[in-house]
Amino acid sequence: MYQSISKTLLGTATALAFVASAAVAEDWRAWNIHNDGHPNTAAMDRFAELVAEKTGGEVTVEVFHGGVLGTQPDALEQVQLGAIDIGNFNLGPIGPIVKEANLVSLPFIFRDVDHMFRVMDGPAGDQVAAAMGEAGLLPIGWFDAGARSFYNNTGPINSPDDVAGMKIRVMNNDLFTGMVNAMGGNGTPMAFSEVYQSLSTGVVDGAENNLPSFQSVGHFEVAGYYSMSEHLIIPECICVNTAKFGALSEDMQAAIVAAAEEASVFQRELWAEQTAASREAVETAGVKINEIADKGPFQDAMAPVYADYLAANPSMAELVELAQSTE
Ligand code: BDP
Repeated sequence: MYQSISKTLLGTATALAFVASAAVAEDWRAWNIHNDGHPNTAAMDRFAELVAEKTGGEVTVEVFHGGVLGTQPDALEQVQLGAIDIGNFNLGPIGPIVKEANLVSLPFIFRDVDHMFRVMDGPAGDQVAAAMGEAGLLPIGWFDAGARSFYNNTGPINSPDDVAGMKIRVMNNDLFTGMVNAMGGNGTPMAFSEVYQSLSTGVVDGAENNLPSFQSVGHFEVAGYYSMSEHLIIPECICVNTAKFGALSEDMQAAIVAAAEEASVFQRELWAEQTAASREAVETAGVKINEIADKGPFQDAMAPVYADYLAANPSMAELVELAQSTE
């Protein structure tokens, strides 16, 4: 799908190239929320190296780690405007901007990570990618972000009743607030950078994330119970400002897509290793991890979330069915 987007933009790109003269180098600023030690930081550094190499230095990428260029919702807006050029984004906070992207933020929509990638590599994923590109956030590579599970400081979560009464931090998206509220909890959107302190001071009782992120920002130090609910399997992208990408020559576009694909393969390898390593590290630090024998009650609790969502977004029904029926 994004092949056709880039082809459409190519006409404009070629016209601009004559005006701008071919020798002008492009220096891109990239947003990354993670710090050193997180797989996405290593993958974004690798991406920058690959871009320089494959474009012969015509395009360079400077990656700003640790969210120093702003919160994720702000950074997404900046990429849409072209004030930041590119970044590694989770599709969760993209849902409020691009309706189709919310497909992946429906709790339990995917059976596992492999199923998610099959959907994203198929026609449903093409529709999501096309809509993102039209909104100015063109995905050129997909990262693995595993599955998100709940963690808190009170005790293990085994059923939705254990979530009831808890204030749980979620990423910025009404679907996530609705998800926690449907279990009787209080879903609280908050910037990632504020979660550690909020957990340690009791502003929230818990949060939810994958194991590498739970470990890398130290949330395991202030939340001793991690319960494998795996309620959200949300991919991440390398997303570039669509117009900037479209203004490059076809060769440069191909070089950048190749760099993103190679960096994504690297990220997925690192991800698998880091998930196992993070699990071991947090358990060694004393975190109690529990498997959830029956996730059925969590899935059943999501019925009103789906019903409300589809009532408000009837045009998404087809895409939801397409994802669910993907083998
Ligand atoms: C991490 C994602 C990051 C999010 C963060 C969060 O990689 O993009 O900002 O979760 O919970 O897993 O905000």
